[in-house]
Amino acid sequence: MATVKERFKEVAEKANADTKELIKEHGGKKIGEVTLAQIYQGMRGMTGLVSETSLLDPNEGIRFRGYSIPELQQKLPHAPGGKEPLPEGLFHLMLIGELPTDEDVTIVSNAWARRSHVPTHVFATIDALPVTSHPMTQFVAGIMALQTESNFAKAYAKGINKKDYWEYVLDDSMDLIARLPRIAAYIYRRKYKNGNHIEPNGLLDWAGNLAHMLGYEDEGFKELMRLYMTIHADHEGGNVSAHTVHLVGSALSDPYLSFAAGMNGLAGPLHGLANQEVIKWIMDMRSELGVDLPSKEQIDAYVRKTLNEGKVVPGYGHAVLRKTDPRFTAQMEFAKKHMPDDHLVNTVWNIYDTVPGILKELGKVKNPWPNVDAHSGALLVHYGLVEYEFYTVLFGVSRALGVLASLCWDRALNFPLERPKSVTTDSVHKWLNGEGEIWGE
Ligand code: NMX
Ligand code: MLT
Repeated sequence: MATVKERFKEVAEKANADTKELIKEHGGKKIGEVTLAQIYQGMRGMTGLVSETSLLDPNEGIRFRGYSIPELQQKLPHAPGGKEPLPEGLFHLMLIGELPTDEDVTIVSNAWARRSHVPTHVFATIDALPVTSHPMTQFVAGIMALQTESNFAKAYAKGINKKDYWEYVLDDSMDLIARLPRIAAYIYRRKYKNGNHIEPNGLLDWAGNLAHMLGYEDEGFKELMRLYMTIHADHEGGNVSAHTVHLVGSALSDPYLSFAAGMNGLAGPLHGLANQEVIKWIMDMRSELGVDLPSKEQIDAYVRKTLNEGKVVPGYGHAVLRKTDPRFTAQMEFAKKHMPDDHLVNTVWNIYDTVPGILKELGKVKNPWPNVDAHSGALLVHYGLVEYEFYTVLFGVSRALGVLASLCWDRALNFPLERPKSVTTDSVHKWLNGEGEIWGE
């Protein structure tokens, strides 16, 4: 049976030749126009990147190599007795571009188990931070400490042919993904469980082992982790974390440096940190009202208060999506099956019935519907993982699958240094007055 590297080499070589041909034949075709507003307003709707692993449709949501989340739940291999997809299978799909067999998934799972050793200096680095540090700060510090292990950085220092970059990037990506659950669990147990760490169980799948090391043995929680790690893995290339990894990687910074950079972006409240913000916001609402199942009227009033204070409603809105995020729906379906009467989950559903109407009233919010972060925390709280500052770390562990598979493709397709042009407002004014080009000459 071929290794992951052998399979990737085969598909990447063909894709590389096809892409060169595509650029040669059609490179001059225009795919859009850029307006002045777009360069001032976050480049919304401006196509500027290639990312092979997934594609986001504003109305249908994410598809990983063409497969929707319900299709993945059906078609990807499951753990014995489980119903949720194994993230190993999604990684194979994103990297190789084909649905995996059970054997393919076992190969990835075994490779990650073999590569999962975390050197002691990584734990020492995390321990050097105050225990009060935010879990994302500890996570990034841990990833940076692990950079000593980069095969790409070592090979580059010795001198390698650019045709071989992908091989070292794939090696580093596999190692890093394999090690992240241990680092995440270490941070969790250090910060919240008095440093009582739990050894990995090499017989478990990657997400099941993460649940185990966090200290949650409930089979429902393991299934949640498999679903969670699958749905958070990728959201095409333009989101802040994926784009950052791609950008930093384009400087040939190794996968550890690139991924750490992306995680700093994920730690922002408008991106991945929104999952902690949602639960914090709901908890604040409940304690302010003194009830654990607020009515829709009470939610309505609290949402308006949040907006009047000039704050966003966390978990709602999206830069690309224009309908309810299918990742929200997948979590809602999971909750209906496993915890239909949970009060926090029911509050999330009541918020879903209330918020979109209010956001529509504002007249400026392009997408009033919930995103992935509106639901995830309530599921974690149900199983006892109540420490919401930790939630973005779980998002980050999952995001590694997509952004690192993408980074392998970036190097396999020889994508160059990313360096768009910027302008100044002064140069814009001169251009508008007919005094020169927009770039100021
Ligand atoms: N609550 C209140 N106002 C909002 C919201 C919201 N949830 N979403 C958008 N708006 C406002 C936005 O702040 C902007 O206001 P202004 O013109 O005064 O600056 C206006 O509506 C237009 O914004 P949009 O074009 O609809 O959204 P944009 O693409 O700029 O931003 C988000 C997308 C996701 C940053 C934004 O919807 C938001 O801040 N949502 C809340 C935070 C969140 O849930 N983030 C998680 C995203 C998913 N993830 O995991 O990364
Ligand atoms: C993501 O998963 O990255 C978020 O939904 C944000 C985005 O796609 O921009």
